[in-house]
Amino acid sequence: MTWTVPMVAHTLLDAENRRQDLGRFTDEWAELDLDVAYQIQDETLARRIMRGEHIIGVKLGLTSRAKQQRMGVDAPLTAWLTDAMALGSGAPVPLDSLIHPRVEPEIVFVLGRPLAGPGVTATSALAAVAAVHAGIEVIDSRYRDFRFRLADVVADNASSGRVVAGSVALPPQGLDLALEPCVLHVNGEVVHTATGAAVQGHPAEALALAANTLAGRGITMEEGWCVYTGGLTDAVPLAAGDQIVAEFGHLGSVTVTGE
Ligand code: OOG
Ligand code: MG
Repeated sequence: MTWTVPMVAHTLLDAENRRQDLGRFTDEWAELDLDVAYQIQDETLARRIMRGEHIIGVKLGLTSRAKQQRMGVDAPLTAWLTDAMALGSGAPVPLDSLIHPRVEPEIVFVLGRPLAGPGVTATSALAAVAAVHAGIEVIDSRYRDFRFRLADVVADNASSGRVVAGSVALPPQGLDLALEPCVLHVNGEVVHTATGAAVQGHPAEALALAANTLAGRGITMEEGWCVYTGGLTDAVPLAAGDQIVAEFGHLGSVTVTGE
């Protein structure tokens, strides 16, 4: 089968809407490289915008060793977040609109001014941050059993599902985000622990990476955008009745429940 950018974009969004998982496109389409994959990702964004969604920010994926090792992909990536993906803190996750959701704890930045590469460092990136939040991402790959190569997952908007930011908002000054601890609880049991250093050595390194790589596609991150810097730990499955809490040291905690 010969695929095109619009065909793959349509197929991915259709799979999302119908909650049907897919095989990997890289098995069928040899030309699907990283450039084409980001074109597909941008095409899915254009279609989301056409149906009334708007950009609220970006997410990084596969920024920690824990995530890279589990998913078998060894490079970070960026993807889009829209308002349709945002859940209120404490709101139940609508399992009947997702395929096979998994939950991961993340550190979230909200930008106080635009941020554009190239040449952004962790220090200059952090200077653009207005607030830091605890966060949870509910990922949901459109690929069967989360089996994908880098180009597949980039095309699939990095398994985007839902995002939740905690209500505590702290200025970055005075926080040591490399040392910020995170404990992930599932139904009262601790399942994973990490510190902010799990993500690229420091979450601000991930923010700089996003600014610099997006600049390669002519994209500036805007004031007010949120940036999810990537799962600090491996993700855990979310089933009906589950309560998952990401508890941080200074950033408070975020809870999601499967419903
Ligand atoms: C890809 C998305 C990864 C993260 O934070 O690392 C991601 C996946 O694991 O399905 O969102
Ligand atoms: Mg994530």
